[in-house]
Amino acid sequence: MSYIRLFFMSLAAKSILCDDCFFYDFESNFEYLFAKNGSLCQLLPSKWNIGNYADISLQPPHYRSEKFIKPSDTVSCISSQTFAAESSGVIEVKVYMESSLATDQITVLVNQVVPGGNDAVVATQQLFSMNQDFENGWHLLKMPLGGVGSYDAFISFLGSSAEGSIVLIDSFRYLSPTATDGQCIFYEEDLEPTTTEPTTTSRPVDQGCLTFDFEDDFSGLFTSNNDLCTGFPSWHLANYSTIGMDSADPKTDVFIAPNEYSSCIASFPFAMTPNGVIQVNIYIEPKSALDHIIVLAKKLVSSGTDTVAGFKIYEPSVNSFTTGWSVLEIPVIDFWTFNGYLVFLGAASEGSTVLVDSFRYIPPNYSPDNESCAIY
Ligand SMILES: [Ca+2]
Ligand SMILES: [Ca+2]
Repeated sequence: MSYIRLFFMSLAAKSILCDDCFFYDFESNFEYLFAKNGSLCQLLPSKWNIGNYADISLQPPHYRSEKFIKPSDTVSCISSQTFAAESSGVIEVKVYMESSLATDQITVLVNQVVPGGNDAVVATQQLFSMNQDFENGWHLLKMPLGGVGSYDAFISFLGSSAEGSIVLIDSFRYLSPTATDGQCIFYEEDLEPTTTEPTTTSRPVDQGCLTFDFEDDFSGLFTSNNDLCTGFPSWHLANYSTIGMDSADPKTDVFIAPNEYSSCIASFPFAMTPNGVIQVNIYIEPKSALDHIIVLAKKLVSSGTDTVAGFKIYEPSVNSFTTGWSVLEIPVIDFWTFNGYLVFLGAASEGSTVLVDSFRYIPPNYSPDNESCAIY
């Protein structure tokens, strides 16, 4: 791949990042997206947990919604991963409360991450069953965000539910100041079977796949100067011919390989979208149980530590392990499109073969058979 192509890809990445909104429904990846243990929730050990409408006597707000989160009977706290937000954007949270005791409550806090300082609350909303005008049923908690300009934000939910009460959060969405109410609606209806293309999208029509084969530009596009890689040796480039092995494809001569001790390297940044998939073509012929490859998809967080948006560990002890060629598949998990990069960790004991030949990123709802997805 040439620098020219990368240049255009990074331009494309910028426009993709102009998405206006996201919607999160708690139907999947909850543990991943709410793993943040911020200062607020550290003080409150009780967490929210996933619940199923099938287990309670309540109709979900939409047939596509099967799950929600619920607090315990002591004040429970949970915080999300960070997401890009903007002053004057809006958060809307769909909640349900059927109260049997005046202590039932939900508090939503949106926090701005302040680098090197204390996180600042930029929006808050509360639903207390003890309030005089409280009514049982569905509520949409709507809150405009304060702060200035763009920043990294995260959302925290505090709540408690007495035995016999129903207190739950079904879903929430974030709308940027330029988003309209019709975008990122709470649950998309199924498309008509005759419709092949969604009629509205805020994304460029064809963002295509990103492919990388290590044939050129490796030293310029990969770095071991990365938080995670500090203290580790780097991976190195090598040729199939020098190890007497058939290459993955006639068009490729090179791959990267780790050293005997855990090696680390990070890729150039590129835009990733939730439900996109990273596929890494690897080869392992182990001589030791310590041989391994770990691939992490990391999200760039300008205001703090980069977070993990997906990962795969591959070593002889994993169930799916097979000697030889494998494709490691890493689904991207986050609230919305972000700039991220890949980190490769690996080790190859003496006499074993451990290598990464190439990788590609396939955007969501994009066919890997598309021409732009072919690595060779
Ligand atoms: Ca839901
Ligand atoms: Ca290659």
